[in-house]
Amino acid sequence: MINRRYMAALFFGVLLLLSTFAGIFNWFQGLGGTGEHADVYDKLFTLYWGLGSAITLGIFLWFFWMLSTTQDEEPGDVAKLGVIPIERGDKKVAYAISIVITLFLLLLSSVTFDSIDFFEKHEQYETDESFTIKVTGYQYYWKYQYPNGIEYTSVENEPLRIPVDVPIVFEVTSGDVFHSFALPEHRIKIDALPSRANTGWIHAEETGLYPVRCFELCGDDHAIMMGELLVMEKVEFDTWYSGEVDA
Ligand SMILES: [Cu+2]
Repeated sequence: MINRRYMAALFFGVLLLLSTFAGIFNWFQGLGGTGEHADVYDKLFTLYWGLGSAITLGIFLWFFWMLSTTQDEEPGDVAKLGVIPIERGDKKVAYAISIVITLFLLLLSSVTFDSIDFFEKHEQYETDESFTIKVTGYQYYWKYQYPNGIEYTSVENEPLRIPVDVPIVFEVTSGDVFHSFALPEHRIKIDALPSRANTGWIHAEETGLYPVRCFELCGDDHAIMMGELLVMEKVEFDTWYSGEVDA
């Protein structure tokens, strides 16, 4: 006989687990995010989440099936020390599960490697209007250097300015210790290491003011190593960039 209390506990356990999955999905959707990178992360997250949920559901359905069938088939089938339990299951099912898992892993690797390419191979996504901003981390501020010579730091309470709808590349390094240049809303984080340049890029699709943060514990005032990113209309940006308006 199946113990109904165990079954009920298990049922509610699964329900709880699945609502946790739903909660995680809901939490991720509430994280915001903007620009092309956010879309790529959304897809990646949804795929991992979806496959994870499907596998969880599958395992628990199988679990229920085992619980609800086995004992009825074999009354008195009690595990005894030293006695091999009766064989059950099916080789075909085992092969099918192995194939499904392999397909899952192939799909995950393919999408993951495509995403890594997207994050790293900025040359493929740059347009004629694209340019590179050099970003240097210092305790506890960022220095920005534009190709035309404009240069300032986040201490001056100046936001990092970029035009909307133009892929922008950041070449990031550090003038002292390890930092990490992060634009959380645009979903990038680039390690800022002394005597080394790391690159990353974003494609901002909406104008507005967004946070710039340091994502590497870099000293006492790490927490206040903040700045802002101002995504501007192209015309406004050009006016500022050409020096016609004092920022
Ligand atoms: Cu820092």
